[in-house]
Amino acid sequence: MALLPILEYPDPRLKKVAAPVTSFTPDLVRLVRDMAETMYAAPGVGLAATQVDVHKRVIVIDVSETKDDLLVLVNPEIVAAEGEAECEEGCLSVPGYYDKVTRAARITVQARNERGEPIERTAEGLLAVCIQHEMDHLIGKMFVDYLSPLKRARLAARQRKKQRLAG
Ligand code: K1U
Ligand code: ZN
Repeated sequence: MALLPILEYPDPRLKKVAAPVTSFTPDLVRLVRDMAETMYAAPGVGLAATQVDVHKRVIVIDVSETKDDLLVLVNPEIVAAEGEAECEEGCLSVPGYYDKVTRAARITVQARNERGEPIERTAEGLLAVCIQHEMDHLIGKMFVDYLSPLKRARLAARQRKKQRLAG
């Protein structure tokens, strides 16, 4: 297993649109294992393949307290959404920044796991937020894209300064 480097905003590779997975191979199983290890080590509650510069529709999520309930979503599609809820979000690609975003309160997602088996989950609360946040990554969208242009400009300047100081 391997820890994968996580791209940081405003890296342009975070804007790429991921392609659907067309075959369920041992390489996909390895990618999912590496992504899960990277998410747990960060630590985070979700990770999209886009964030590790792999542009395939693959997500890992674990919102459990015990960190033993990994959800793998390959080619996820939201088939039902209802209500609205505001939640404070973070992102491993924007370390140290949290802000409120409004999303659907309850969703149903259909996907496959890394072995190609079909999955359907209805989710609320943090799981629903996390699924929507990770699915946005797969279309090159980040939670900061929901913020005002002023907040986003300040954040981009902060990130560029941080990257300059890091050398
Ligand atoms: O996509 C990501 O960068 C992962 C992100 C997921 C997420 C968190 C909260 C709301 C929406 C989406 C994170 O995991 S940020 C880190 C975080 O929130 C966290 C870290 C450790 C324990 C609990 C939460
Ligand atoms: Zn994120």
